[in-house]
Amino acid sequence: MKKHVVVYKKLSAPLMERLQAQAEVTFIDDVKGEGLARLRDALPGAHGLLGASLRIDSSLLDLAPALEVISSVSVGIDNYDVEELTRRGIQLTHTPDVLTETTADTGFALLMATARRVVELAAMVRAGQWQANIGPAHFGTDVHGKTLGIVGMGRIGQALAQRGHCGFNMPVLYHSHRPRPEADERFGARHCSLDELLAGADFVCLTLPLTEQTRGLIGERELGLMKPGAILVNIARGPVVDEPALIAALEQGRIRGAGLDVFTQEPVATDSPLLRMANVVATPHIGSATEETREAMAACAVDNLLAVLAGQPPANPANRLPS
Ligand code: 8YV
Repeated sequence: MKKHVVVYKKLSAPLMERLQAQAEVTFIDDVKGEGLARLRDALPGAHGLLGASLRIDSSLLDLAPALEVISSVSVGIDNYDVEELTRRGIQLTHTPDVLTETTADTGFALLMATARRVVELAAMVRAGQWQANIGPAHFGTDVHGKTLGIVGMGRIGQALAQRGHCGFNMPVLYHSHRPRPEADERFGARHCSLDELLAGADFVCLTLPLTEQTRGLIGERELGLMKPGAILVNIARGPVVDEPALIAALEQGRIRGAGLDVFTQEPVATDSPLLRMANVVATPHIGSATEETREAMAACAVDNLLAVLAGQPPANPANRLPS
């Protein structure tokens, strides 16, 4: 008897066929909209869920008494009440590693684009306003040789450190819950306090997960410790930053700029002051969003899901069920 799986993130045809060969699949699109009602209707018979970007809490879990596994197409697991899933004996899996390099590429792209004012100046050219040689009013700031500060030195943070140190000769400071000797050695990195990092870095890059401990970590006090010419890059989660405090710091020129791929509310409100500032580069949560990486993530999520439904340990567990 095939298990029943509810998929709420579009899969490529080969992956959907692979899943359908081993499970009864219900695909539901647009769970942020009218699809949520259809998802709720499908939960009572579901043994597995596969998707991303949907908050799954007890109100949904109560509708799914047969649920065995949630396979998230993401490395971040802040959309899930992990303790509640564990209490209910539901395995959560995620997709680390396959997205590390792509997400670090996104972080460095945002760092470069913000430092060199690429988006602002490209828009000037497109608008036909390039009328003379570029002068001081349009200068950016150098990246090579500047100090790279990384908050959260996991896989993505270390990949970012590699780009900065090996590619741009940047000294690397990092703040993490523990020192990473391998990063110290490979990237000439130095573990330090958050305050020391904020005061010393020219680029402050956030790569840490969103937890109750990291929510609001970068607030008015922390932004006030940053150098006036420093740039904040956020490829972690929007709520790690106190967004009103960031807006104030940017409006008052207390930091040079910000490269933001994540926001407290996503999609970001169209009337957000962040979208009116030339020194802010805002992208729509594209951290892992390449054809190759999103397909690799979805394949990893399908593998994780099928392993658990077959009674096997998944390659990427995100919680540990009592044995
Ligand atoms: C996307 C991410 O949210 O993996 C994560 O945690 O933030 C991004 O990769 C996710 O991939 C959505 O499918």
